[in-house]
Amino acid sequence: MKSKKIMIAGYRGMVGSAIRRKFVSEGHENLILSDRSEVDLINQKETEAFFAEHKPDYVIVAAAKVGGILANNIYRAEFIYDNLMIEANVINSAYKNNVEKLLFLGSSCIYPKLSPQPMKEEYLLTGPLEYTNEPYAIAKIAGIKLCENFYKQYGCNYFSVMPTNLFGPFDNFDLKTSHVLPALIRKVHEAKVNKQKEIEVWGTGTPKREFLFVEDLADAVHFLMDKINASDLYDNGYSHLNIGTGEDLTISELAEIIKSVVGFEGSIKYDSTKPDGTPRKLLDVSRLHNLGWQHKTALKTGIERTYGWYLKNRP
Ligand code: GFB
Repeated sequence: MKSKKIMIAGYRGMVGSAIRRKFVSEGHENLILSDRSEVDLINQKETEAFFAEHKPDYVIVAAAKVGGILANNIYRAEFIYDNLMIEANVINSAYKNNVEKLLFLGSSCIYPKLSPQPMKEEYLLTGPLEYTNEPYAIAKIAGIKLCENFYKQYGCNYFSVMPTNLFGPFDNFDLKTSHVLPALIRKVHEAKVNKQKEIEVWGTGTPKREFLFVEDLADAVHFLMDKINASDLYDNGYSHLNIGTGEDLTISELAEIIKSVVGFEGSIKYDSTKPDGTPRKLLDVSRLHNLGWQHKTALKTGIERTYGWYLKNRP
């Protein structure tokens, strides 16, 4: 894989930047990095011109419009349109320019809202989706199906991975648009600094989530780009591969861990006017484990490292 020209689409985001650091640390020098200032992947002409000019051998699709439960629910049109356009443009441009291998990153919200737990790859499209993130999930399901059907019709070596909820350095800490983990780091930190007695947590605190440190995700992406091919998935009857830890906890339990990392002893007030979203979202990661990959970073360690990053880099 070292000799390959590898394009990381979306390399300035939390996920893309972790993937870039991982590939650089493994000695990859031939990286093609794209973000919005180099190429607007929502624009078909620009995307095609970028591929024709740079001719990548391998492509990792980490470019996406992402956000937490509220952002998904408010910017519904943008979440479906931007993501559909990015995927369709990148995957079709990869095909036209003979890209040898492509990995598409999705999300665990592709599974039905009330899916049996833990969620196996084959549970995709077996029930209705969670309303708050349906537009994003539909776009990500389309990405899975693009890869799968470009393989089935043209033999393209393109496949998808579905990470669980991710967190880490370069996460979004904006309280309206972020995911829960960075939001709670910020809320708890600010409460400590301002000597507040309590923090506000959205919803009921009872939904369960699984969290993977983004540097572990980058390690998995490096491992899979090297070790697996589209045929390993599709010829065995599944359309994508889950990436997670196989462990989950409630939002209340997460808030307690963050309080102990930050050193805040105040109480929690639950805001039930905000949505809970899916009651539980735990991935079955046995296929990934069978391939020989497991996560390394314990949740608390990942939170400590993310809090350390936040302290140095917050605006
Ligand atoms: O992380 P989060 O926004 O996304 O919310 P989802 C997870 C849970 O944490 C929900 C609660 O039950 C929230 O109500 N929560 C509590 C908070 N306090 C907060 C807070 O201050 N901020 C936020 N954001 N949540 C997203 C999907 O779902 O997960 C996306 O909308 C994507 O499509 C992503 O799949 C990974 O896990 O509910």
